[in-house]
Amino acid sequence: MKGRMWCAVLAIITVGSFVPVHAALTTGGGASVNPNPEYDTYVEKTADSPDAAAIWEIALSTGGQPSKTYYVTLACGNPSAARGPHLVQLSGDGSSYSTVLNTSTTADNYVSVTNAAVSVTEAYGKLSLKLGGNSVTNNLNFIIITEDLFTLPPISDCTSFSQYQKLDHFRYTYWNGASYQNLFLNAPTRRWTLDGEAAAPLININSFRPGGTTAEPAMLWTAPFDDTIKVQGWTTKVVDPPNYGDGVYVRLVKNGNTASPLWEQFITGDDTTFYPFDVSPITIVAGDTIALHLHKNGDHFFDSTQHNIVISSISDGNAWSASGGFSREQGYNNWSYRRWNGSQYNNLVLNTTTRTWTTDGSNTPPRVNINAQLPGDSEDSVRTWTAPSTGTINVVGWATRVIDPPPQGDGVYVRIVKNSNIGSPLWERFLDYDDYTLYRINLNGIEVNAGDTINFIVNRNGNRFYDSTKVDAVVIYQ
Ligand SMILES: [Ca+2]
Ligand SMILES: [Ca+2]
Repeated sequence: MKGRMWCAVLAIITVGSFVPVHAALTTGGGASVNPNPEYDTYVEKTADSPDAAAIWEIALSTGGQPSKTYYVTLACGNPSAARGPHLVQLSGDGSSYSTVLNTSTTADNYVSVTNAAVSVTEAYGKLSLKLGGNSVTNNLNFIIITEDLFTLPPISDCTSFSQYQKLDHFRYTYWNGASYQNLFLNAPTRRWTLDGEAAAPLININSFRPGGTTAEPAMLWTAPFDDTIKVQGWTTKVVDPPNYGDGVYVRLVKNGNTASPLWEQFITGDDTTFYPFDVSPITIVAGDTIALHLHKNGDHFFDSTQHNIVISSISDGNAWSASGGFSREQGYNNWSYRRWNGSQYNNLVLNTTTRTWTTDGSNTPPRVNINAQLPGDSEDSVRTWTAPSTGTINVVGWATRVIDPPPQGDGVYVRIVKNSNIGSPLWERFLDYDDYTLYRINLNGIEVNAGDTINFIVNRNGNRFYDSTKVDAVVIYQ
């Protein structure tokens, strides 16, 4: 983000510098309904008699100029109930208010305003927000105020994988031919399944499997606000000879329009090709959906398919996804696959059969797969992103041990290291042998020069047994 940004959940902001003028407000509520705290928390303005709007004010500088433009992004809705119409008005001079929202929502649905421009005058020195006053209950979830246009951060379905529905705006669903229905988490295996047990269709960290019915597993993303986006990624079928089946269709679908997908690929049962997709520009408004569907074709046998999606704002430029950029070429997509021997990095060699990078091209660890790494007996497993230009980057992702019960071994260290600075990692976490937590990675403001490397490293701790660890991330310039 360029320039200054103010961003907060309103329940917090009301005790900060954004001052509520109206007293009759309730805050919070809906906790654990929507795991995204930006949406799960809200302030509520109920109708008074006579009804008047709630007002917030925040002091903002014009830098000595007669006026200055700020941009306001916000969302309204209630995770548990239908509300509204939510009436939001903004002013930068305290007298003229412009209506930026006047829309109703159903339970756990949200409407948003993106980059509403407000000219703040030097004389007023404040931005004011009015909520309600329209004789109905209004909710406000969050406000983001920026000096520059606010854009959507890159979101990858792999790096966003979680044990919560709707975290990072993704849901794990199936398409029944008419609508999306939620899958349910099987916590021990971290798979989303039809019944919370083992029934397909199911969605794993980066693979889908259809069931015997026509229900299609679908990774569903709901736009948090209006924007123009690009959707990038790939799909590839899991092939485990001699079992092939009759193939699958992979479709990228907007707003449930399966008849006219944004992108479609048929993959025959024995096809091991990586199929990339890059669809843009896609104009979205808050509430629009983008989903990746897996259709079983004739039957569902041997139909497991891996995939990756990165959704980002057009204005963000490139987003480099570790799993999304995985390839069979060193350096392709700015990613390479290496080992660290305690003093230097050396390249791994591709095993073309297993599509795994290994020490010698056979199976000797250290190894790096699409999103899993196994350290060696004496060397670390390393996935490397190389900066194409000088700038400041953010790294968002997660690390978690591969579930392989019963828990055994002595754990691993996961480190994110710039160049060879092993001693002072940007991020470090010890994952013990029985720790299956999915640790979120969120690094901001890392300065890089062209050619600098960001290295995702898995270290064996004492020994390498049972040390397979998944690490995934998206890198983007600010
Ligand atoms: Ca099939
Ligand atoms: Ca170990």
